[in-house]
Parts: sequence; structure tokens; C-alpha cells
Amino acid sequence: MAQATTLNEQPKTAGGDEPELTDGFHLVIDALKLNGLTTIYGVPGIPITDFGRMAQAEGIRVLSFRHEQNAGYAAAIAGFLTKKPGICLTVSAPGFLNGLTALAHATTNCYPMILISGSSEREVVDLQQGDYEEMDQLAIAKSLCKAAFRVLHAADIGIGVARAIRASVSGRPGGVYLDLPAKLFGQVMNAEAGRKSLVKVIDAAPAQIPAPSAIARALDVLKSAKRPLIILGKGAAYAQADEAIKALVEKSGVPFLPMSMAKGLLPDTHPQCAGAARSTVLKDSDVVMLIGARLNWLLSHGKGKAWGDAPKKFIQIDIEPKEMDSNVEIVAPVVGDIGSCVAALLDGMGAKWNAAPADWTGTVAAKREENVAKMAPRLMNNNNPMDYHGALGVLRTVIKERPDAILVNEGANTLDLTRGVIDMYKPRKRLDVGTWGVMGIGMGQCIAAAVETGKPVLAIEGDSAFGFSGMEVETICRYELPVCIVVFNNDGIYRGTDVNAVSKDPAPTVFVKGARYDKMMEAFGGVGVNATTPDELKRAVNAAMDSGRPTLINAVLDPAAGSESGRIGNLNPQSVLKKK
Ligand code: OXT
Ligand code: ADP
Ligand code: MG
Repeated sequence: MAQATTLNEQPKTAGGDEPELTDGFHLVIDALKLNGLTTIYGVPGIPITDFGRMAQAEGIRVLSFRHEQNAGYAAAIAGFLTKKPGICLTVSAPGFLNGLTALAHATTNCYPMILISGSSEREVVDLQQGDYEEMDQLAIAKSLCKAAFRVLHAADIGIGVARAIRASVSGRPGGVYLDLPAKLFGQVMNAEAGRKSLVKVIDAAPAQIPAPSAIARALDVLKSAKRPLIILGKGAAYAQADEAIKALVEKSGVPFLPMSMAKGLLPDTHPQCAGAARSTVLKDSDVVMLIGARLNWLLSHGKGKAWGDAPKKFIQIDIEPKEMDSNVEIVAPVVGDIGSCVAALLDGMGAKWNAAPADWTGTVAAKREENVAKMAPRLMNNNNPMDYHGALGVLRTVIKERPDAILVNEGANTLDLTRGVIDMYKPRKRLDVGTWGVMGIGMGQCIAAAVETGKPVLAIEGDSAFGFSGMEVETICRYELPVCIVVFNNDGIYRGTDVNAVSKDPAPTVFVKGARYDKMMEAFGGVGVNATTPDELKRAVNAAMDSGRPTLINAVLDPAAGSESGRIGNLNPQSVLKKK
């Protein structure tokens, strides 16, 4: 292992001048900058306070949050949006643990992210002598992320950062933990040696070219289909192979079903989009090609009632070989990066490719039109108090008129209904709770989306969901970000109508009635609006999106409008022994 050179060991320069020196602080900053990582999301404190200041002085954008979890969610989604690891910086023990949820979330969702945490001194931690914020962070992080590294010597910082970058973005992307003990920051070494120790990572996520035989096999299976379906997942959105994916879908003529965060890869209004015919295409398809989507709970594991009785063949395109056969047999695995795989499939299809059978595409289109027509009148109501459909009817138009805006969405009913109602038109514009269905991603995603893309952000938040990260409205105001938050305020989790029949305590799912979340934004200088009808909501959102001023609209919803657990009530166990 390279040893950190101390000041005393520095050779004098030829003229006897003092050697130019650097230290751990600057080496970490230089290593990040050398690799184009110029934004840090975090919370300062011992031992990284000065690091944040120095990073800012060296031209890195440092966004200081109110809680590390939100900074972590910001870094995670920055990774998804940019294909570069999002950087989250925290203090030791509690700060590290606060960031760790987001790191695990990034890993679960296949987003590249690096959590950098300061830590206590090894000698004290290892002897468990009770250091300030003592914790063996590396050991704890290891099981919750893709890779974890610790750097003890300044001369190893370049290699440590390079390893973290490579581990996060290569193959299946994920979260990486980088442990930097306090002492490392202050280590001093010769600046020239320091510069030489840094590594500019070359080809961090190398293309993974699929085997020609795998491509031929996949095309044979697709060709044999009578009722083919393509499912696009957030891996397809992440891959940024938008044109090739569009070409594949259109050349094949196959109906496509976008998973939540793949909406907009092709517009939801595309004639082949089967989003509004979900049950039909899952049940009745005979060949399913998965592109960057896993057969996990969100796809009912590829089997059971949702998939119907008809036998099905699966083709799966994924960078992770171990993903194949994880839930059902994959008859045509295509392992590689989506850009390379889709290009090879297009190549293999040649100039002539028979479009999908017309009776199948006709059936899907008819079902889609039926469902869209069924929903349309519900979106036009101007009820007071509002219901979800009345409010979403308005917000749907806001996105239609501003297809470049980023939509952030969390909640239960608020999530499920927004996903169904609001059409997306462009790739990577819809950000949400992801694979874990986690509440609390909202404000971190808003901040990173605004910072990374420079586009306006519209967040549609359940009142419970918003509460997990609501304090970050101050951060949004402080950095003057163009974020409009609409809180669907139905007085609680799922509904605001639950009653506790046995004591004075409120029922576990309800909140203070008539709460005014808009006042939170006003407290920090942003715009707050209380909206009780779809018309009021429309005016307020349009004004916010046009002005770009931080805005929070408290959208008063009928407390009885939602259902328990939204559309996943089937996953919510109910006791048969309930007493009351
Ligand atoms: O084909 P059919 O006929 O079946 O129809 C389908 C589509 O074809 C059709 N459709 C359309 N029709 C017309 N037009 C259009 N455009 C259209 N598009 C689609 O609509 C239906 C449904 O389509 P969909 O949505 O695609 O299909 P479906 O069957 O719903 O899909 C299944 C799934 C699984 C893919 C989908 O449901 C999905 O993605 N679900 C994700 C669910 C999820 O992740 N939920 C979040 C977690 S819930 C719970 O855990 C909550 N908690 C606990 C908690 C969590 N999560 N985290 C932490 C850290 N702590 C605690 C909490 C606290 S939620 C929650 C707070 C909730 O309260 P809030 O106040 O925030 O929110 P409210 O509920 O609003 O009060
Ligand atoms: P969704 O929730 O939208 O269905 P998932 O997160 O379940 O999506 O699946 C994403 C999949 O995409 C993961 O299995 C991951 O390995 C894969 N993936 C991510 N990036 C790429 C890429 N560039 N090329 C190929 N596969 C990828
Ligand atoms: Mg609610």
C-alpha cells in the first residue's frame, strides 16, 4: 500500500525553496473534479465542514441540506439522470446512517451514487474506546451497497475515488460507500506526487456487447410471437439509448408498456403505448421482451393471476447476467448494455421485419381507448373539496404544455393515480419512489432534478409523503430553485377519515385536519397558496411554473377520496382477529 508522505519527508526543490504541498482535503476535491464530479449533496459538520467550504472555493457546487437522507436521495437521482455517480457527503455515525438509507435505495434501484462519510479514528474505533461519533461505518455499509472502500493515506485518495467511480457506474449501477477518516483530510504530501497519484477513470462504464447468438435467439422468439409485448423499465431510461429504443419499438410494431420511471421514453400518447391497457397486455401476451425491467413485485414476479393462464416466453435485456431466471425462465437472455443490445437487435432485424399481428395491436388499441375514454370525464370535474382525478386533470395539462418539466411523485393514492393520469412525453422526466416504494424521496429529487437539468420541477406529493422530507423547502428557497410542490392534502396516510374508537389519541393514519402546508413555504420566503378547487390549483401551478419561484400549493382534497394503500392494497395484510 502506498504510504502517505509527511511534510518532514518532502524533498527540497532545487533552489532550496519549500516544496509545494497539498493535503487530503485538496486531493479528494481534485480527484472528484478530475473525474467531472462537480456537485456534492450533503450536510456539513465534524470532520467535513472545511471540506465543503474548500470544495465550494474550488468550483464544486455544494448543496447543503437539512437532513442527510434527503441529500442522499438527491445524489441517487442525480446518478440516474446523469449516468455519473451522484455524490453525497456526510459526517460520521449518525450522519452516515442518515445517508445510508439513500445509499441502499440507490443500490436497489440501480442508480450510481457514492456516499462519502467522514469517520472517527481507526485506532479508537477498532478498540471501541468511545471516540466522538464512533462507528465501524465500513463494516455497516458493506452489506447495503455494491462496494465499500476506506482510504487511510492521502497518497491513496486518487485510487480510492477511482475505484468508487468504477464500482458505481460499471455493470449494473449502484451505491458505493467511501470511508474517509478525519485524520486523512489533514495529511500533507508533496503536491506534485499528489497530482500524480490521482486517476482519471477511463471508460468507467465500458460497453457490454451482447453475444450474436443471444441476439439471434431473441429475434427468433420475437418473430414467433402472435401477441408480443415490450416492457420498458427504468434501466432503459437510465441507458440514454432513447433513439435506438424508439426505433426498435417502432420497427417491431410491438405494443410497449412503460414502467413508472420509463414513462416518456416514448410518449404515453404513442399509438403503440399499452400503459392504459396494462391488465390486457400482461394477461394476453405470448412473448414479452423486458428491456431494463426486473420481474420483481412491480410485475407480479412474472407469474400468477396478473399474467393469465396463456403460456408465455420471456426475452430479457439486462446488463446483469444474474438477473436472468430470477423469477421465471428466460428463454432468450440478452446480456449487455441496453444501447449495444438494442442496436444489435435493430441490426439483426434487417430492412424487412413483419410488424406485430394486426389483430393483437388492434385489441390492445381498443382496450387502451376504452380505458382512456372511461377516465376522461372524471378528469374534468371541478369539485370542492377536490378529488384526485379533478386535481390531476389540471396537472396533466400543465405537463402536456411543458413536456420538458420534471415530474416528481410520491404518496400512495397520490402516486398511483398520478402515474396513471399524467402522460409523459420525454425520457427521464418522471421521478418517483422506485423499487422500494419509499416515502421521502420527494424533496431530494426536486432539488437534484432542478440542479442537474436546469428545468422546472413539479412535485406531486401525498401529505404523508411530503412530511418525510418537508424541511427541505428551506433548501429549495435558499438555492432559489424552480420547484413547484403540490401537496395533495387529504388529512392523512391514504385517507383522513380513520377514527380511534378507544382513546383520545388520533388513529394512526390521520394528521391534523385542515393543515396548511403552504405556510411552510411562506416561512422561508417562497410562495404559498391554498387551493380548494381544480380552477384555483390550475392558476397557482401555472403561475409557479411560469415564474420559477419556489412555490408550495396546499391542495385541499376530500379526506375520503383515497383508498388504503392506493392500488397495492392486495399487499397489505389484514388481521382476521380484529376486536373492534
Ligand atoms: O388495465 P387495467 O384495466 O387494469 O387498468 C390499469 C391501466 O390500464 C389503467 N391506466 C389508464 N387508464 C386510462 N388512462 C390512462 N392514461 C391510464 N394509464 C393506466 O389504470 C389501471 C392501473 O394502471 P397502473 O397504475 O399502471 O397499474 P397497477 O395495476 O396499479 O400497477 C401495479 C404496480 C404495482 C406496477 C403499480 O401499482 C405501482 O407501480 N405501484 C407502486 C406502488 C408504490 O410503490 N406505493 C408506495 C408505497 S405504499 C405504502 O407503503 C406507503 N407508506 C408506508 C411507508 C413507505 N412506503 N416508505 C417509508 C419510508 N415509510 C412508510 C406510507 C407512509 S404510502 C405512505 C403514505 C401515503 O399517504 P400520502 O398522504 O402520501 O398519500 P395518499 O395515499 O394520497 O394519502
Ligand atoms: P423498473 O422498476 O422500471 O421495472 P428495475 O429497476 O426493476 O426497473 O430494473 C432496471 C434493470 O435495468 C436492472 O435489472 C438493471 O440491471 C438494468 N440496467 C440498468 N442500466 C442498464 C444498462 N445500461 N444496460 C442494461 N441494463 C441496465
Ligand atoms: Mg394523504
